Amino acid sequence: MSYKRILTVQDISCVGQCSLTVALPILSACGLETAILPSAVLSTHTGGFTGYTFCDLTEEMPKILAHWKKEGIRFAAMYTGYLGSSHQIDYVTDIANSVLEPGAPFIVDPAMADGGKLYAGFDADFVEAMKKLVSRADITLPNITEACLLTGTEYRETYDEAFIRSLFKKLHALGVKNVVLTGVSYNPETTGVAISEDGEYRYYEHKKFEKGCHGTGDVYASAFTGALVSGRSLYDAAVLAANYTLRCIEETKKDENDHWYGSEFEKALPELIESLRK
Ligand code: PXL
Repeated sequence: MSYKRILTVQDISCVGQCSLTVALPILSACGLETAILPSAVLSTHTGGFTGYTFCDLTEEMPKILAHWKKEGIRFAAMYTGYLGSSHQIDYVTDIANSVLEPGAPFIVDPAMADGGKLYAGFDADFVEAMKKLVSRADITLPNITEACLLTGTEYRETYDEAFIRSLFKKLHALGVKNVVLTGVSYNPETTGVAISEDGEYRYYEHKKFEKGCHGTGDVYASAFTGALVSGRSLYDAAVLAANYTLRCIEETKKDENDHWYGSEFEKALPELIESLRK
């Protein structure tokens, strides 16, 4: 397989095992040259820490894009995660329209909410801006909370396949071609990912842990992107990423110290590399 360069746009949470500190090692393990565009710099992530710093890098974005355009820099894929402001989302759309090679996938993880709630600092304007970005994406990877917010659907803890199919229908109506919906659980012992590829529904079910770990959405989206860009089909990439994320959670739960702020994803990286060789 040829050596590919991709771009990922998300924050640097200096401590917290999420966003770029997770995406870079995972994408590198997948054999991809990974260029970054940091959306913001925070001292920690916002989930469970208090008093964190936040430096929004929105105003750097048009300057960085102008330089890349001058240099003729292009990418074989672009993958976005946690973004710093609603205004920034317009710049990110410009970047996707300018730097992707023809046919290169644009993957959007609308990282903004979980457990029925928006992350600290996000509001309705941010959701509206994210809707526009998602409509430009080739593939989006929301969790159920994000899918509900994007489609104006009331969040539910319990649901059936008809509810998930209705979320897909509404997401496709926004203009998204393919959706990988994470954390879809139809019974208490299992969870999984539901996939709508050009409107065709598939479901991959696996073991559920009572409590997940922070940052596993980023682990999942990074492993998915790495596998997809390395040549896996959308469904195979969704399954491979689910299996890897599960192993990361398993490793974290083994730790006797309560590793509460992230997942010990590093421990399962050799298995990720191995699964990509198969
Ligand atoms: O894992 C998603 C994420 C990324 N970046 C920051 C966050 C969060 C979730 O809380 O706070 C800064």
